[in-house]
Amino acid sequence: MPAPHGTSGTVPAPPGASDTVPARTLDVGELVERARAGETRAVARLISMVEDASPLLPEVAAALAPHTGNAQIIGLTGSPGVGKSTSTTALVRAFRDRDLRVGVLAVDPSSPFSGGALLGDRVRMQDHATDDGVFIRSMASRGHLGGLSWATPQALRVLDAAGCDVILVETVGVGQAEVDIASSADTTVVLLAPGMGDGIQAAKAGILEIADIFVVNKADRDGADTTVRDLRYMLSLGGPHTEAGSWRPPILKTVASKSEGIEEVLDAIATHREWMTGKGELQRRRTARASAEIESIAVQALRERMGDVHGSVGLPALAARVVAGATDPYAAAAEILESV
Ligand SMILES: Nc1nc2c(ncn2[C@@H]2O[C@H](COP(=O)(O)OP(=O)(O)OP(=O)(O)O)[C@@H](O)[C@H]2O)c(=O)[nH]1
Ligand SMILES: [Mg+2]
Repeated sequence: MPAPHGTSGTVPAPPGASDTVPARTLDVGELVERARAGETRAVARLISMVEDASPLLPEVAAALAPHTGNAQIIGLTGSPGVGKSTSTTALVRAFRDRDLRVGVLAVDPSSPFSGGALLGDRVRMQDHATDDGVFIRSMASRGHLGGLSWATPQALRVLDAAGCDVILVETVGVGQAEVDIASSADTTVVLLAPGMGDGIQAAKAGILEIADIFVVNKADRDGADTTVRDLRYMLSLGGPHTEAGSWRPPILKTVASKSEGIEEVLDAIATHREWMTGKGELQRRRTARASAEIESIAVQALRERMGDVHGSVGLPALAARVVAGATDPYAAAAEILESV
């Protein structure tokens, strides 16, 4: 999971980074201030910078940092068509009824198109479009090297700093990339629907392990109870949830299209949050996430410097000495590391 940028402004832009941003004409501090004041366009601009892997990201991150840590992050994931967007819309409504500011980040790790695949979702969420207590944004990978798992936490910090109380992250699919993105949430909700066979798919992708709450949506369809039973059985087979003192993910049923069962989902989210806070788990999760992020940025920076070494110190010469038996690969690697 390489990060797209280094640790300082002097690191060259990564491959695939946008060079359309006029680097020094943009006042990052001012942009962040405008985002904090709730200016939608500034928020959108900052998220675009994340999506485009702007070389200004280290500066953006520094300006955002003091204003983050307040938002509750809720991940929603599940197979295509299971009802994630419909559920998100219903959840947004429920949070708005409680006067909370809500951010929605729809992430499609498989789409190289700029939000194109999610356009339908945007249209469907239009009932929130005129509400300035809601910020909705979709993000696509645009062919980045590291995919979107690195970009998601950065985009979340933008929404967090912009004053969102709750951020919903909707991820399409049940693959490894989705698992990575879903684990950038405080609470992860995994959606299933009757008769889609996604229980097995979910088990394969390790999505059962990351679920804090299961929701069987489309409970108005035949087979919802069978899906609940199958899921309960699968969970009984083992995994982190069966260990003593661990959180047991509840299995809820909803009809998202009619907002049925949504209050229960909100209650379960609140209960999970209380449990996490009581156990120190929220802090532990956030720290683990930050560690992974720091590591990926550091490794990427190191890799870039190794790239410099590659050109300047003469890797071919070292390689030739290894081939000739004059030195060995370990000693050669140590020589390179010393100069980094
Ligand atoms: N019968 C029934 N249909 C539903 C329910 N919830 C959503 N749908 C329908 O299922 C379809 C897919 O819903 P979406 O919310 O777009 O699903 P999604 O998971 O966001 O889909 P992708 O973003 O494409 O992965 C739509 O036609 C919804 O109207 C439900 O509870 N019952
Ligand atoms: Mg959707």
